[in-house]
Amino acid sequence: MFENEQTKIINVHTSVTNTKDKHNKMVILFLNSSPHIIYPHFPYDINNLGRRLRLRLCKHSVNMTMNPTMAKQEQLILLDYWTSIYGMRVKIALAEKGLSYEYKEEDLRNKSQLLLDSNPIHKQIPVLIHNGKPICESSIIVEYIDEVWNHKAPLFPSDNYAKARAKFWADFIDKKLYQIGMNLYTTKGEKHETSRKEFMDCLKLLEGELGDKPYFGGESFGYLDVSLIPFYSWFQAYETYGNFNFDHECPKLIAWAKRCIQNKESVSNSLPALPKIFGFVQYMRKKYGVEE
Ligand code: GS8
Repeated sequence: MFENEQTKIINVHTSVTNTKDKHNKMVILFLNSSPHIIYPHFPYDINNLGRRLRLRLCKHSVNMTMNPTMAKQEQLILLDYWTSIYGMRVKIALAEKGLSYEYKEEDLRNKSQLLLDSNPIHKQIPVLIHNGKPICESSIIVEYIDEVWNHKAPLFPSDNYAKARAKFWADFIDKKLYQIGMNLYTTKGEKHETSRKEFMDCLKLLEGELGDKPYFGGESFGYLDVSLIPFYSWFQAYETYGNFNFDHECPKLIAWAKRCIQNKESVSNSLPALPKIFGFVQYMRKKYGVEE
């Protein structure tokens, strides 16, 4: 089942200290086929577990904790709403890691008790519930996913400076882009005009950060790509109501977005089609009284 492993049967009467292998490496105990990491402290009363226990003693503990077979045993629930840029980030990160999860669509006008209990501070989606423990705020969730399931598709660069830089730009996106983008389809007059300018300034800055790289993360898709690409599903709405021509005004950014959609199934499967979001925005405009 695992690579680099030895399998060993030990007797229940083996003392707790002997459940570690002689090299003091990580030990995994299978109970009803669920893996439980028992190194460094064995959390069960070993004498109550039946006659024999199957223990798999790993030579390489790192490989064990990262094994996707284990990841499948985790319980993951995503509380979300289909138009949410923030929720899309989480879906992409989960897909990058090959994790399956239960999707629960929230009615944001009538929030579920699970959402209220899971995010009592902001009462917002997305929330990822991992083995009963809620994690809130999309950037924090994506980082959590990357740290817990670090067996594949690392989202952060290993270089600390590059990592700090990716976080800086993701924070910039969170603080600026969403609200300004919303102003494009909910406001009129001077506020709309200011938002148009601010929105394009943001895109230009982001395009500068991308430079000639295929992805923000360099050669591979990473954290900043995950943060920004969901906005692409809203681009038809931004373009129409902001009166932009993105192909003309920020061609590198559009080429990057198309590259993400074409090359990354995690993205194409997580983003709703542009016309669907456009339809939603038309509905929102009527609701905000911007459109008759
Ligand atoms: C933002 C989440 C958010 O705005 C994050 O996760 O990164 N900083 C958070 N969620 C919205 C839906 S997306 O527009 C939400 O839950 N709105 C409902 C509400 O505020 O009542």
